[in-house]
Amino acid sequence: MGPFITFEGPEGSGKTTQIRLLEQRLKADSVSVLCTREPGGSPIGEQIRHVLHDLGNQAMDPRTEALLYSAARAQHVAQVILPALRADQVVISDRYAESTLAYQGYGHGLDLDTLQQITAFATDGVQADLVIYMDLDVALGLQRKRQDLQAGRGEWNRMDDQAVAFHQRVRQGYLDMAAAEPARWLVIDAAESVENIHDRVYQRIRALLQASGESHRARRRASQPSTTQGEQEHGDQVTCQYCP
Ligand code: ATM
Repeated sequence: MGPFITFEGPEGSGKTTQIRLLEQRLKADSVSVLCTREPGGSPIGEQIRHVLHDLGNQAMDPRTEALLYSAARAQHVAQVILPALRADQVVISDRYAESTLAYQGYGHGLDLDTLQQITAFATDGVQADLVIYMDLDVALGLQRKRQDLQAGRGEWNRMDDQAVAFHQRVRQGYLDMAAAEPARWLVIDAAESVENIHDRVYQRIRALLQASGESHRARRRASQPSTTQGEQEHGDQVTCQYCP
């Protein structure tokens, strides 16, 4: 299974730029990469995205919201993420399950344990190996998003329309989740330069790929007991995309 990496963070934190840079760099290293996003990522998920972000849907209850994001995710996992991971691709998603915990849980105040159960059902237990959180002051993020819109980039959606206090709870939620699982999260100060952030992210991914390659080789050795060590190593060099 390829490692699964997700990017989280507010609007204007530079997630999209970092994902694009990472994709280019990994492809230059001959790593097979699939980039995707939530909500959406599949034809059915993109239809659900439209309902979720429609500024006309102001009456949407937070529970409806949580279930729709989770429904889109279930389709995304089944149709896009799992097949790519099984094909040993590195999957990079712009947002995933932690968005539901942050926005619907910490933001709207829905019960976190219930959301975790819904998420486990929707994803069939598929978790990100690494969550990269681009941390940014809320007011600065919203200001950057407005500037992008004036420059004709991005969309202003129903979630952006939430009060500043909502976005502050979301930010604190992300920081709490990161502090609770430091080995699975990388917190980045999104105010740093694009180049510095990219270097930090890339170094961390290389370490993850190396670890994945080692466990991949161990699994191959276990499943090919009759082959000699040298032949396995040679075979891995030919077929394993994670080999350094
Ligand atoms: P972007 O595609 O622009 O990142 O917008 C996605 C929005 O959906 C984002 N809102 N803001 N502001 C976060 C929100 N969202 C959730 O509230 N829950 C989720 O589970 C997901 C995947 C996204």
